[in-house]
Amino acid sequence: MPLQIHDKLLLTGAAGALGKALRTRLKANCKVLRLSDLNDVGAAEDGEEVMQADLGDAQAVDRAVAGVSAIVHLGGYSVEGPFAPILQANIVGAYNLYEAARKHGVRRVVFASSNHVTGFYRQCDTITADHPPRPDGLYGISKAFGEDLSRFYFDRYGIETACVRIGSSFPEPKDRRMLATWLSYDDLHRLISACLDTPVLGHSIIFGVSDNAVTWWDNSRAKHVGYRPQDSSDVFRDAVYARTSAPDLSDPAAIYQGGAFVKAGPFEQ
Ligand code: NAI
Ligand code: 15L
Repeated sequence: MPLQIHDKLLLTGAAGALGKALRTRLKANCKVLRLSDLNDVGAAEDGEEVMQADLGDAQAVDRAVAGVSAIVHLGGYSVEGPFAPILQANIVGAYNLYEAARKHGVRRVVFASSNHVTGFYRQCDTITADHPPRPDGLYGISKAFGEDLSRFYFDRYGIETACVRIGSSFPEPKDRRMLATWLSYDDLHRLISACLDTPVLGHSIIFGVSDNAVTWWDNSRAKHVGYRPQDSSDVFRDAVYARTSAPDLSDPAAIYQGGAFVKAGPFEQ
């Protein structure tokens, strides 16, 4: 059960895969859930508001942010790709969101960062939030920008942010890499709830991962958030091994934590 019930919570990226997974779950955290996306999120249900907004449009983002007490920011370009849409959605979009948060006095943001901020660490490395970013592409660089931007808005304006470096959040792990990176939808919600609830969040970087036996990420620097994963990829391990072949250890996708993202692109504009 969430400890704090927000009057109004904004969920960006509400039409996306994780947005849909969180739409019902986040209702427990607020009286009104405001759903926003570039794409159609469908009609507002009980306890919901819908506000379509392009993150690249500062005025639209300002309207979406006005009147909320906290933001779960999932909206954005979510894979490696050409620079122009990444720039608009993830870099200009993050700036527009934080400027609107500053103007409207929003005090807390949960930002969907990504494991691709550190995708060029090796799968034999264990890293903490103190390790320097090693982004594996333009997408990872845009998320690193969002992390730095949110740190600036904390240092300068006191807006608290949890940068959740989500691993792979899907119904099930799809391959052997995801046995290390998997985050169940329920654990994603537990983690976001913990970030919304913890009394002092500050500016925190947290790896978004379930309680998997194989892991590359050490969350010991984020104990103040109180996140306790309850799911594990381990229950899928035998099935994943049975349907996939052993990795080619000369393939960068098998060497680095970012998997196939490390060799994606370059893309035509
Ligand atoms: P998704 O691609 O399914 O959803 C992203 C949503 O953002 C879409 O509904 C899209 O319409 C919206 N969006 C894109 N550009 C926009 C713009 N300019 N203005 C307004 N809305 C825009 O991605 P998913 O999987 O739901 O991920 C959600 C967030 O979590 C993303 O920020 C992604 O980068 C991040 N993430 C997700 C991971 C995962 O395993 N699903 C892993 C790491 C990070
Ligand atoms: C991400 O950042 C992507 O948004 C998601 O689609 C997955 O590919 C995930 O990383 C991953 O690394 O598995």
